[in-house]
Amino acid sequence: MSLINKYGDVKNISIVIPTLNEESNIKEVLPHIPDFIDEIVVVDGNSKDRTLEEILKFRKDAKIIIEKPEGKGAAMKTGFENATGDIVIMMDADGSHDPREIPGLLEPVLDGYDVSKGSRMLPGGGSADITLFRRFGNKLFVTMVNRMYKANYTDLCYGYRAFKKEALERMYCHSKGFEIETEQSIRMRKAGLRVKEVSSFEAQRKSGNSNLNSLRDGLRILNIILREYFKP
Ligand SMILES: Nc1nc2c(ncn2[C@@H]2O[C@H](COP(=O)(O)OP(=O)(O)O)[C@@H](O)[C@H]2O)c(=O)[nH]1
Ligand SMILES: [Mg+2]
Repeated sequence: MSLINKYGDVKNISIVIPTLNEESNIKEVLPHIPDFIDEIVVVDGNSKDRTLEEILKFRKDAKIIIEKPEGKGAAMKTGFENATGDIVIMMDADGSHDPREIPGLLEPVLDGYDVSKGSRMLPGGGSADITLFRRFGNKLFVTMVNRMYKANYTDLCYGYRAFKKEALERMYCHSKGFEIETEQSIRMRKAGLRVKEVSSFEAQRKSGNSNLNSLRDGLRILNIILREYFKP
């Protein structure tokens, strides 16, 4: 089942979900994906647990791609290349992104925006998952990106987003790790895309631990902010 926007155009919607050992969390996500989603693309980093069995339990039609665990960014790139929808949503598999927010996330893109970007910092949004250190880093980096790239973001390192397929193609992101959201945010600005932020609540990862290392990944984020600035 697809969606029809206010101009009467039929839109096919894909969701791309990166997974790395998320067997206990899949049940928090997949059963709640709305029926109007046409395609679910899972990019799995060769999980050592029963992630894939869990996925197939809930969605036999999921398109599953298995690759080396080279990072979330690398997984997203593969997922975007394999998603066929007119609109592509990215969301995590650990239960921190609520599938019930999907209609609200899609709305700006159905209305004509190129990108809809979940923000934990807008009224109505929030996070039960972000540590104090990560909150500080995110604040610092969002301020840098806003100043350096003349943007107006309230959040940066948050990967609950929806894109027009053509918008994704115009961004050409190559990040391998958790700097992917920052690279996207910079590139959507550089490409002059129409971006709308919508409030989102990030729940705690339901089970297991984050794969993110604040220091290592913080440095990768800083690196991409500076590198993109000096690149034409
Ligand atoms: N395929 C794949 N998925 C990954 C990799 N690293 C993280 N993920 C997934 O990316 C999402 C976000 O990762 P997470 O560890 O929760 O990071 P955090 O939300 O920033 O703390 C989750 O769905 C992970 O399973 C990877 O190397 N490969
Ligand atoms: Mg997480």
